[in-house]
Amino acid sequence: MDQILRYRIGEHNRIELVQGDITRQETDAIVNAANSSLLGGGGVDGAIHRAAGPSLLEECKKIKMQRGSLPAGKAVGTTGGLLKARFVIHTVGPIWQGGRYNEPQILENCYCNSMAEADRFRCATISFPSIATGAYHYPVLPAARIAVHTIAELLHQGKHSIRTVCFVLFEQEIFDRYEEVVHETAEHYPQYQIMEEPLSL
Ligand code: AR6
Repeated sequence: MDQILRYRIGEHNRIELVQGDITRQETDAIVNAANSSLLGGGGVDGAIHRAAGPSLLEECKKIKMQRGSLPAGKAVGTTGGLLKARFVIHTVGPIWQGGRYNEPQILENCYCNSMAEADRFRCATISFPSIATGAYHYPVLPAARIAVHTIAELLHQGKHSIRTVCFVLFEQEIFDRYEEVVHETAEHYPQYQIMEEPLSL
């Protein structure tokens, strides 16, 4: 069974850490760590396209024809095809080049723009993978800090329809790093009121 940790952010919102496969998530939307071509690839992108079936690629091709390539940091939504999630939000992470090419800002934009796109579809729940920490080689700890801090801030502001954000982490090592970062964020940003919730059986 997937390992899950659940945290409240203030009264109404939640962050969950799930160790598992994002294609099996039942949130309203899942986020794809895509590339600018939108035509699929390896890693989580390949897994999502395989699980969603060919309609996902057809929608992505249409978007590409209409709007061209998707720049790093931007996000665009499609329906979820055969997935349990109704929507897939495709975003393009920064390729890590040492950190001097705006990579942190681009990664933050991926989370903000994906949340805004999910809000447009009136989603209440969304799952993110660890964007850019695979083929794009973003170091996990700084990437996890950007992911958790950006999402905690957006949930704290409460401007979106989204109430629950799941980080679905394939590798145990990355899951453990995110857990550390949630605890660190709770300590450094008491205004977010992050509290671990016991899981009901
Ligand atoms: N569920 C959740 N996380 C997964 C899954 C899964 N099924 N499969 C892999 N991961 P990556 P990137 C994790 O490489 O670094 C693609 O080819 C993986 O272990 O998928 O943003 C695209 O087309 C890692 O921790 O995405 C782009 O060309 C995380 O997801 C490029 O890779 C992200 O790894 C994007 O690279």
